[in-house]
Amino acid sequence: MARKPPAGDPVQDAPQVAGPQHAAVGLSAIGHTLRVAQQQMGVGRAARTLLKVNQKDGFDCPGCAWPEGDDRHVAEFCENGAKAVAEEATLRRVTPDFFAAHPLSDLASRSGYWLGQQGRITRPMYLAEGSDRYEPVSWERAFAILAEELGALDSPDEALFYTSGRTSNEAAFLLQLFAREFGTNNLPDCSNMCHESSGSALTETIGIGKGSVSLEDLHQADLIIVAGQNPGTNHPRMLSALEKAKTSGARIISVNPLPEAGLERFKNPQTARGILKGTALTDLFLQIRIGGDQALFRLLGKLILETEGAVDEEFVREHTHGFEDFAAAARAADWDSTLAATGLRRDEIEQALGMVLASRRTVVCWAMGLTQHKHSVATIREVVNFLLLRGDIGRPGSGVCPVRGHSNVQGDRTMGIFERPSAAFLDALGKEFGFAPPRHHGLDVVRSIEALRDGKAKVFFAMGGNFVSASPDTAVTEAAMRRARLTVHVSTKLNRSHAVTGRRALILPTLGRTDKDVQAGGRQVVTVEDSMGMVHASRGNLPPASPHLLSEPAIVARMARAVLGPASTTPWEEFEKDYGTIRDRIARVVPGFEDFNARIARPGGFTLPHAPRDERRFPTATGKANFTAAPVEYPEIPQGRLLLQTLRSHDQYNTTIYGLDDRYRGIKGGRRIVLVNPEDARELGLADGSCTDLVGEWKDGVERRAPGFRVVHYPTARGCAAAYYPETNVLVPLDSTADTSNTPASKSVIVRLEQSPTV
Ligand SMILES: Nc1nc2c(c(=O)[nH]1)N[C@H]1C(S)=C(S)[C@@H](COP(=O)(O)OP(=O)(O)OC[C@H]3O[C@@H](n4cnc5c(=O)[nH]c(N)nc54)[C@H](O)[C@@H]3O)O[C@H]1N2
Ligand SMILES: Nc1nc2c(c(=O)[nH]1)N[C@H]1C(S)=C(S)[C@@H](COP(=O)(O)OP(=O)(O)OC[C@H]3O[C@@H](n4cnc5c(=O)[nH]c(N)nc54)[C@H](O)[C@@H]3O)O[C@H]1N2
Ligand SMILES: [Mo]
Repeated sequence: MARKPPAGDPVQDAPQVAGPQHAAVGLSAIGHTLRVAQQQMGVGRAARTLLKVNQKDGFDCPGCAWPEGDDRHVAEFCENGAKAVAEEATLRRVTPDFFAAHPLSDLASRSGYWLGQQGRITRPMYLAEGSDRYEPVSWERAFAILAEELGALDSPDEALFYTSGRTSNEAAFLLQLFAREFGTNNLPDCSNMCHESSGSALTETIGIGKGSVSLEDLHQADLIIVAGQNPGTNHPRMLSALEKAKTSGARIISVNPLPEAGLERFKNPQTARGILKGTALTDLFLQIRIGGDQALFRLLGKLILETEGAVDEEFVREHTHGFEDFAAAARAADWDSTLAATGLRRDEIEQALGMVLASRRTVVCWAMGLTQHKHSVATIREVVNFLLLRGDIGRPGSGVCPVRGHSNVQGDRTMGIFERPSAAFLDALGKEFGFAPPRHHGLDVVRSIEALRDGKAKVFFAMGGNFVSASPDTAVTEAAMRRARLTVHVSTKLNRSHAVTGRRALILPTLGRTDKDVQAGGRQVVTVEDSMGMVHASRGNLPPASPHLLSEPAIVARMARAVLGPASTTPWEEFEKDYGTIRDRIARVVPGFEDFNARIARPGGFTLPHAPRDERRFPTATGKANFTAAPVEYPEIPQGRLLLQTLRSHDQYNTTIYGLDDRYRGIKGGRRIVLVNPEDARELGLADGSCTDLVGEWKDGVERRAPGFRVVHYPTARGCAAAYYPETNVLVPLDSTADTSNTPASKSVIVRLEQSPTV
């Protein structure tokens, strides 16, 4: 029974505004879950599928990367996980007839929401040069086209292989192996736009670019600081962990320019108390100005230094390096500039300090609110300084907790999806497969766009994702993509990247997490790594969306055979038949995966080693945890302008739009809204409900305009504004990126608001 696609585009974008809510989840979330699941899947399929989410014999939720605990509920998912599952397990289908009816120009005129709602792609499709329509193509011909275009390049570095973070460990390992046998390290990934700043900062300071806490640590913490993260929407299962910590006496400080409902109160639908009353989560809300976090943590560092007995001197002496330089910089911090940078009051910071000093075990959690600024790497290093002072790394109940986004984004990096791989990784890979991997670094996302723009890259291949919508500077990115000779997308669902193509284009439809994966060697499982370094198996249980789909590992294996031919001695056919043979190789190349196949057979999987967490050993250049002393930065907001952050609504998964509501923020029926502090709005003459264009201001003088946004008076921090991504990506300049990590600064965009006639 195929479900009907929704009515045609353009989507009515007529937002209604009711004001922010003060609690998250509860029974209404269950109602939303069931409605969405039923619309996409029907009742029986919805129940069968949702009961397998995150179970030990089921599949890993394709939503976020939050880990599962040991004691699992029958329904171990959240509203937004259910939406992610429903989007994938939908009964709607995109067939060759659909492409016959919708030429490229038509697809390019549709919203991302409409494209996504059409359903699962069922056949490989090819757009020939000069044609305005995708046509069905056989898999053999598709791989032949790839081989022809890759073979025609002057250098392997003219090819780009992008990965989005849903890709399994097995597929990711094969893709990086293929790219390197082909001869390039051009392996940009969504991480470049996401937690790259965390990876850069943590690798330098603690020696490993991953978080140092387990769920158990969170449950045991005395103090949890949640900075720049909206877990009620983006990691709803984290609320259960915060609730558990609170029940054991933890206190929570939220640092955010927005009051986010999920951090105020959690109504746990699994308990009677939760349904009725809920648990208050945040004890202290620091409503910080966008970009003020480095200044805040630096001042806290100074205040800790000035408090008798507050520094863990033994830890600092035994395990750290660079303390003196840091202490000198911290002592120079002053109240006035910190209050200006943060927009906070002195008594609020003093209250935070009191809570910090009262805690023996502190965890700092963060996400995109810290990673997507010019000074993000410095900000996260400052978080590390703060924790090091109190000895809060490598001790139970404390540590760094960068909360990852995509469900396997951390695993993809572990598997070698990285444009700047370590020499040790390349040595192991080359030795195992008998070839000489390229040693020069490849291109990240921003540099890939520049290479396409400048005609230096000619073939773009994406393992999932929606590159043109997720990337910054939409107009520049789209023009760059159109210059490619060939663009290839391995995808489950349609998105804008299929409509903005190179001269030739391929869509290669693939299995998702929920689909049963049967190969010549029998039924397969894949593996993923969560945000806390736990690796476990994932098995889909639904019949695939179409008999013509290939799995991601099969697509890479066949591409490799077509492109590399007999020159490659890698057993690609074996890999495709039995993913266990891929895991045997991963076990020999990637540290921590010894005995991989045996260990994933155990329910719940296994935890990867993490030297700082496990042994207080810091594999950095100095052999110690490094204090750093970067100058404090924060964005200056020119007169009459606002600092815009681009963020997620409750009804989206990155560029996949599930619906037009943002329930917890009280927005309904539209996405073109901009949240502005009422005082700022008054000063700027922006009435609530009026219509405005957002105009980006950047040093290159280019005018970047996002037209037609409804002004919403909202309690965000002074000088700040917020609007949804990806509609606002057009405003983020390609060269406005974080120092060191090169992550687009999509949370710090200077804008002016220009009244426009209509919404
Ligand atoms: N349902 C759902 N789940 C998701 C996703 C999704 O789109 N939908 N996306 C997944 C992915 S890939 C990721 S990376 C994560 C993203 O998870 P989040 O990082 O929670 O996502 P954002 O919506 O970008 O929210 C950023 C938060 O940081 C705050 N913030 C912005 N600027 C600053 C600042 O300068 N300082 C501080 N302290 N706070 C700031 C914002 O107000 C907001 O609360 O979620 C993952 N999970
Ligand atoms: N302005 C602004 N820009 C941002 C951000 C922001 O906060 N503000 N956030 C950034 C962040 S944190 C991230 S992670 C990126 C996200 O960037 P991406 O990961 O590139 O984008 P997604 O929207 O997650 O990709 C969705 C597409 O993935 C495909 N897909 C889904 N499941 C599967 C699967 O199992 N296999 C395959 N092969 N394909 C699948 C579908 O076709 C779907 O349309 O965006 C970044 N861009
Ligand atoms: Mo992300």
